[in-house]
Amino acid sequence: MPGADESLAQRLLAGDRRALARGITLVENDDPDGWALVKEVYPRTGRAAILGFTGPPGAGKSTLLGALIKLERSRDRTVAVLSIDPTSPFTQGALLGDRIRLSDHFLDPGVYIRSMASRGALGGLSEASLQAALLMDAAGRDVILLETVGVGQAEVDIIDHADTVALVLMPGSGDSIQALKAGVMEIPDVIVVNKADHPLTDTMVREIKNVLALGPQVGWEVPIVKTEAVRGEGIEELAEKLTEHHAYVEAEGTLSERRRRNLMNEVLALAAFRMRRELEASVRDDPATRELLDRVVARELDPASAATAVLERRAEELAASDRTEGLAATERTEELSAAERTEEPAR
Ligand SMILES: Nc1nc2c(ncn2[C@@H]2O[C@H](COP(=O)(O)OP(=O)(O)O)[C@@H](O)[C@H]2O)c(=O)[nH]1
Ligand SMILES: [Mg+2]
Repeated sequence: MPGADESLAQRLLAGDRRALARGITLVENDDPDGWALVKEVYPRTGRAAILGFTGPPGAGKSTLLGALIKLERSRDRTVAVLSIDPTSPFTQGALLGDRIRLSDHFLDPGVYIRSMASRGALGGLSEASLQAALLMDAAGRDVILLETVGVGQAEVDIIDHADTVALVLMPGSGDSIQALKAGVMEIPDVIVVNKADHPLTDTMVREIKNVLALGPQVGWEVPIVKTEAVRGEGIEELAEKLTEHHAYVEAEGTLSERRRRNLMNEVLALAAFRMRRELEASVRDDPATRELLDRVVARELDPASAATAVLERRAEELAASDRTEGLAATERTEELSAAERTEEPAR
């Protein structure tokens, strides 16, 4: 296995698109080889500009990405797209509703498009997509474009891994304006009003300006860019604003801060996921824990006290298994750190 993985990693680092595709499939399938691959190439990540696009379905994110790909390619930059939109037309192979232009992109080795819709065990879609984005980064793509649907979820969102976040709206996206106003949705770095051919475009822009005026206007001033993605209108201005923002966070030193915060969230999300899996197993396998639950059902014990008891039992179990190992403990620690270097996350 190490031999095969090594060559996959090497091919990926050399920018081989098929190796990238294979790697992402491994990660998507929660295959230990995928995690080993990410681990191996991780030191070579952090070079790509990661741009996230979020917004309601139908706003034109995919179309916009198609137009941006074209622009980036005309500037000789390599692109990877990760679309985390279950309804994405990328899967249907109908980007831009223009199959010819799409197949151009597919034949262009400088473009790699991948969509992710659902996945199995590990942590959830956002974790798998981050690993995929890391592989794209390691494969030397200059720009990684992320597409996700929707408004900020509580859990780690893949959009959190973008250096620059653009919110894509279209005239009439009243819900999104409300979400921004109510603080449900984080203020993005750039706001795009797509479908600028729509008569209500300027009304929409005004409404957004009003919402932005409510917030603290310090530092970066969120630009509102009007685009008509189907015709490629406003794309250059959008690219310019995205670049400006990237330069701004880089100059302010906030880029590394942002990345640090995002990676921290990722580490916590993975650790929390594993811990939850362990706890679930202990609830399933430990009669005493099941009894605790019975007492909650019988209204003898409240849920919070039961949670405390579950955690205490888990801590006791861990301490007991350490004691059993007794004098071997030191060796075990050494083994653990050795294992840590080669560990593949369990399913
Ligand atoms: N009129 C108009 N339609 C657009 C524009 N951009 C995208 N669309 C259309 O809006 C629909 C949804 O676009 P899509 O890119 O799939 O949106 P997504 O769900 O945000 O990815 C498609 O039928 C597009 O052709 C635009 O600028 N003007
Ligand atoms: Mg889409």
